[in-house]
Amino acid sequence: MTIKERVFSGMQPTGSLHLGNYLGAMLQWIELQKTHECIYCVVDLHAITVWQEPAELRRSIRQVTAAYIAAGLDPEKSILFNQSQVSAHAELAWIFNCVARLGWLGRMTQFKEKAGKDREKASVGLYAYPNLMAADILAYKATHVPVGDDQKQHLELSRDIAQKFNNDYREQIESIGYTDGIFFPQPEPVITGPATRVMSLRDGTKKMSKSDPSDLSRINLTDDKDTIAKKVQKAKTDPEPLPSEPDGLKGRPEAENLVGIYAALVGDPVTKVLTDVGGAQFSSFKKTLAEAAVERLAPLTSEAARMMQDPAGIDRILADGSERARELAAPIMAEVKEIVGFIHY
Ligand code: AQP
Repeated sequence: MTIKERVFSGMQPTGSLHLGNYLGAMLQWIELQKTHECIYCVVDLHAITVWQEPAELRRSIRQVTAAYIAAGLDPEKSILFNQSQVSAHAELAWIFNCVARLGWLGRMTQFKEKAGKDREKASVGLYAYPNLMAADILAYKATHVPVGDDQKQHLELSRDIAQKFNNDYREQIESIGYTDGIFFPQPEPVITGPATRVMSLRDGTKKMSKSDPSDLSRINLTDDKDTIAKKVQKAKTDPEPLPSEPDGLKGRPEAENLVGIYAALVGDPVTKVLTDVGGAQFSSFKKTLAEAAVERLAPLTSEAARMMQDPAGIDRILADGSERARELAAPIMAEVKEIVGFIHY
């Protein structure tokens, strides 16, 4: 049976999106919608694996949706919805909780980082997060998943789950017509954004993240011009001038990060950027970088803010996308239930 190419990806409404989400994942999403059937989700079930204030969560779901559209996702062309409106995600995640092994999840670095020292106090959901992510993708039999570099390990786990499900239920899978025994495809990570790992502006060894307590560590897609300029100006650097070649960035994580961000924003290779700015001091480079960030992000920010004036309009887009997503997932879930041995009508 030939497997149709289908793209799935999502972001957590755990705050407003930042430059890392944009350069690492969203730009690829926009590119892929030109050539593929795409499903883009606001993963609210994932968000509550750590505590979210309900009113704030609702606002973030709309904010993230507005940012998707303002950045260039077309809700007519792609399916755009929030995860909790499509019950297939939670249903399939439960089945995958019973397929995945504890040992597999125990190796996930994101859980270790997010749970910190006090693991006993982390939610069960945070531990099982990768199983839900596998369900997000496989409820649609998606084949391609555009993500930032940090999601590589979770994607590998999704592949292992798909494989184990296919192996465990091979006989039943063949009996319903999948003669090659392949029910779930092996989803491929697409990690090709212009900056697959954007680092914190305060610490070049840490990923830029929504949950970093310091707002100065990231450029949010809701920040105004002055805030962007202030954050870039306060970004950590080292005392050396900028090098003229990429080798000169080795061992200088903050310099490497700022140059990488600039290169991604203007769409030039790092070598070209360094040819142009090599020898300059950070004070002047930061001004150029802030201008590039403002130029790129200002239209997006103002369009998202405009959309936020009409929350009901955003909710209608999510309702429409959810309906289309439910239709795609329903026949797949019916087969899953048949394969597993559930009675279903
Ligand atoms: N710093 C980053 N550089 C490149 N890509 C990134 N992504 C996230 N941070 C960076 C990519 O954005 C997509 C959505 O991520 P997410 O919202 O599901 O959560 P995350 O990966 O855990 O990102 P955050 O910002 O660190 O969120 P919190 O703090 O809530 O956990 C993914 O494709 C991710 O790779």
